[in-house]
Amino acid sequence: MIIKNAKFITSAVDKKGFIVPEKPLIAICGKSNVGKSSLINALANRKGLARTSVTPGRTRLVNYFDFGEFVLADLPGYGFAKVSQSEKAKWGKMLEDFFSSKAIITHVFSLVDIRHDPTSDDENMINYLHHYAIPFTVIATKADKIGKTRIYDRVKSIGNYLAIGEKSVMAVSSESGYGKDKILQKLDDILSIYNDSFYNEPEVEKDEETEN
Ligand SMILES: Nc1nc2c(ncn2[C@@H]2O[C@H](COP(=O)(O)OP(=O)(O)O)[C@@H](O)[C@H]2O)c(=O)[nH]1
Ligand SMILES: [Mg+2]
Repeated sequence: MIIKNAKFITSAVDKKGFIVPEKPLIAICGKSNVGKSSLINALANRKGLARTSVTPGRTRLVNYFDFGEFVLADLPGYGFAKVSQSEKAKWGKMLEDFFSSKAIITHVFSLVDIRHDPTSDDENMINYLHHYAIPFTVIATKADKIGKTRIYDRVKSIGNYLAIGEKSVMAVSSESGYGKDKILQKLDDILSIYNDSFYNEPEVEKDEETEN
């Protein structure tokens, strides 16, 4: 897949702002500072598309981006130590609203830091996606921060840790571009499954009927 002209669409502060795109919707989640915005910028080849920040946890927004063949939703980060219980509750409500809204979530990229074992918040997120049967891929970010020879070991341990297997974990670096081609390939796969399941099947059946 080649991504050209990715554009910001809108931000939602609560469920009233959520959109129901006509294209497949892919969401990116993960703790604050894990590299969500940086990955969006790297995929879009546009440094300033999604803001990247060194002071995480400020925004509680869902930001939508038009990526041509699909829409990407940047979900608010979790696990920011300094937020209050009521802030955490608000975050949980927003997530709950997002996943139960009218818009069908085609796939979720759940980001974790490649250097560390997933946090309990990361585990909760994965359990949540499992529970609601939302297809997801774990993306291990900041791969440039460890030696290339360690990447596969870390991917394996994260896969084991989350009990999802290493094939569901992809390493990436938004800084160096490592792994970006694999994510673009994954996006192709996700979109081809989406297109097959929605449009092609009934036509095949019809053709067979007319032949008889
Ligand atoms: N070395 C390195 N730093 C990264 C990478 N991705 C993000 N960062 C840095 O991590 C910090 C948080 O990134 P950001 O994209 O804002 O995280 P977000 O809060 O999940 O959206 C920023 O200082 C980024 O420059 C990466 O792949 N490699
Ligand atoms: Mg961000």
